[in-house]
Amino acid sequence: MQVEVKTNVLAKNDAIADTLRQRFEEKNIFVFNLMGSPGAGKTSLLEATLQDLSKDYNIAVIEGDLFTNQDAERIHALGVPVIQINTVGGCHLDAHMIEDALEELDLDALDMIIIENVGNLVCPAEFEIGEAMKVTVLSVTEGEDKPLKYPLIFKESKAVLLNKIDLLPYVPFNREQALKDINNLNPTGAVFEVSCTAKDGLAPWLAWVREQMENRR
Ligand SMILES: Nc1nc2c(ncn2[C@@H]2O[C@H](COP(=O)(O)OP(=O)(O)OP(=O)(O)O)[C@@H](O)[C@H]2O)c(=O)[nH]1
Ligand SMILES: [Mg+2]
Repeated sequence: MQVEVKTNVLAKNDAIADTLRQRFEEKNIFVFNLMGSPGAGKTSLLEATLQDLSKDYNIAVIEGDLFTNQDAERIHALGVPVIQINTVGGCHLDAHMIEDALEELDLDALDMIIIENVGNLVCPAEFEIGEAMKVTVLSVTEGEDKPLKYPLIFKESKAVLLNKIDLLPYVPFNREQALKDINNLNPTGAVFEVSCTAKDGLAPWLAWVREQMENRR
């Protein structure tokens, strides 16, 4: 019975996500869903990414958080339009929430929407939100075992960023094992090793996002 209920919820969500995806394609807006654990560095990556891509593209951000608007304020400080969704305890964004948020955006003026999902390695991976691609941030402070323990999010992602590499000398993180497991789970996914705070390794990531964006035009 429980399984049936969950199936229905997902089917309803996916139907809305399909209409959103169609809308984004019609408007030629590239949308990606940024996921990862609490504190992995999603907003830090967004800040670094916006600083570069905003020079060439009109971008808006949708921020998903349980309660606060702190991340939205960080994005607003960069002069980028941002909509905050508070899930009030909910562990992920769903397609209906995105549909509502779109009412506050001028879709005709946008090239790209980046959606920062709620910090969580499980639920966000299960809910389509109309995105063209999913991207996951894993930080070295979380442990190299996370890809195998939370495989779905790594399988579903078109790119995985290994963040906080500046901390590698100080934490017991088996980098080779993590990279091997990510690659086994998702052989075609791109992997970038970065430090968002030290601004290290970001150029290949930024070039890759531009490429994804241009390839679908
Ligand atoms: N040392 C180091 N710290 C980082 C790096 N990237 C982010 N941080 C720090 O990690 C903490 C969390 O970063 P956020 O960008 O807020 O993480 P988040 O994934 O958006 O967090 P939630 O939205 O709360 O899930 C902050 O104190 C950042 O300064 C990095 O590359 N190296
Ligand atoms: Mg954040």
